[in-house]
Parts: sequence; structure tokens; C-alpha cells
Amino acid sequence: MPELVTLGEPMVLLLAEGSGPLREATSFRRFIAGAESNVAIGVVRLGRTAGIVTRLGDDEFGRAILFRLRGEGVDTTQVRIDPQARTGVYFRDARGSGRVEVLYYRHGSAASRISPDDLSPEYVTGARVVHLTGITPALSPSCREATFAAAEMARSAKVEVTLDPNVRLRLWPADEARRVLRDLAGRADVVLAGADEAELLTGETEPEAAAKALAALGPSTVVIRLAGRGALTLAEGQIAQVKPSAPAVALDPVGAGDAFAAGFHAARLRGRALATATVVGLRCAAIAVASLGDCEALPSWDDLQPSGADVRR
Ligand code: KDG
Repeated sequence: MPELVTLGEPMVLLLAEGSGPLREATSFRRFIAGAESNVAIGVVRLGRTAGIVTRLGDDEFGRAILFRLRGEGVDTTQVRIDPQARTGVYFRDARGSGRVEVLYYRHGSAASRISPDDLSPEYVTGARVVHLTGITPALSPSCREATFAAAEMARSAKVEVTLDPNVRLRLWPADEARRVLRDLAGRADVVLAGADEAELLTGETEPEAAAKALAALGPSTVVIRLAGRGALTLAEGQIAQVKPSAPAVALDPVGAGDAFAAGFHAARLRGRALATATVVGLRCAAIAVASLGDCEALPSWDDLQPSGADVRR
């Protein structure tokens, strides 16, 4: 069984070439994206094992994703081909920084039909970490049920549950996102959130107060990414600051949180402490944003250069 199991929707990404607004884009490059598959790919590249529970359409984009996941070494035994629906697609521009325009074509997609029936108890409880995101419960009622069912299955077997809120306000209203994700955070052991997401979930504008408010929901560990200023960790009541990784040119900031999560998990699966895992996560995020696409630049363990702490030993 893979060490990390995740649940969500991989998609084909059509990334606009050039730097203008999406409405003016006339040519696109095709990538594979999706927060959860990004994390699974990242963990495998870093030398650990990961698998994804999902559904893909019986179409060429579904095959592109399946072959890519297999090629990366992600466990695809729990990927179901659903002939009733298509693989999700999304478009976005590539402006490098600032607001990124996203256009989803995923309503009614194969992955939006994921349900608790897609979860094998042996698979979920055989993992060391179950990584959930706030995207999957936003996709459909059955996806939401499956997300909560995965959290409960893992918890009942004392498998660590991690939540990255990954708030996507194009998928659901802020009030609903807040309510559902607070509930999910209460069922997680670890929450890995961006500062803006932590604020949305707690109403606290200061990361330290937001971390405490998130921990009050239940998780024993909270990590807040501070967008270029490192991260803040909270565990056993202790707050710590982790310095940012060496600055990188942010060519494509989308996927930074997934790269962080992949590095964090891979380091923890190697037995690293919270502070080192956070350094590794920040390093992976800095590397990932320097290339176009969500997961193309995700590093191997050997690619990680010492940055403040020697993360490789
Ligand atoms: O974290 C990166 C994701 O946002 C991207 O890959 C697409 O999964 C995606 C989503 O739902 O926005």
C-alpha cells in the first residue's frame, strides 16, 4: 500500500501561451494538473510512495492523465475509469504573478462522480498519511461525502489525516467553504494552509492568531505558509517561524502549495521533525514555481540543496 493516499480530481490544464489575459489567448500548452495528483507526484519524486483515488473519463484526456501518473510512479490501482462522464479540463493564463485567471470545465466530470464507494478501507487505512484538500468536497455532494468518509476511515485506524484547505472560490461560495472546511479541519491531525486561507477559515488576520484558531478546531499541528516570508508552525502549543527558502523567480505560482505539501510529507515520511519538514516544503515550493505547469519542476530528494538546514541527511 502507498504511504500517502490522496483523493481528488486530476485534470488536463490548458495553459495560455504569452502573458496577456485569457480572453486574448490563441495558443495553449497542455499540462496535467490537479492539487491532489500534484502532491502524489511530488511525494513519489521525493522517493516515497503515493496513490490517488479518483475517476477519469474513458477519453483521451483521461488516458493522458493515467499514463502520466503511472509514468511518474504514482499508484493508480484506485483510479476508476468512468465511461459515463468526461475528464475535467481547465484553462488558465500564465501571468507569473498577481491574479491568475482560471476557467474550469469540470462540472459533471468523471471525478465529480467520486463517491464513498470509491474508497477501499484497506487502501485508506493501509496508508501512513491521508492527504485531503478543500477542492474535492467542493466538487459535488458525493465528492464531499467521500472526503469526509476518507477522513473518518483514516482516523478510525489512527492514520494521520492532513488537510490543505486549497480554497477555490470559483467552486463554491465563501460561507459554504468556511463551514465545510472548518468541519473537515476538525477531523484532521495536520492543517497546511496559506495565510489567506487561514484567515478565511478563522476570521483572524494575524497568522499566529489564525494558527491558534485552527488548532482550536482539533488538529495537533498547523502550518501556515506566509507567501514569500516562510512559514509559521504550531504544534504542542509552540509557535515557530521558519525562514523562507532562497528566493526563486516565480514564473508560475500555481502549485506552490502542493509542492510545499509534497515536500512536507516526504520529509515527515523520512522521519524528519516539523521544522525540517517545513524547510523542505518551502524549498520544494520555491523550486516548483520557477517552471511553467504545476508539477513539471517538482524536485527529487537529491535536487534539494541545503537551505538553512541540511534537509537531505
Ligand atoms: O493547486 C493547484 C491546483 O489549483 C490546480 O492544479 C488545479 O486542482 C486544481 C484546482 O482545482 O484548481
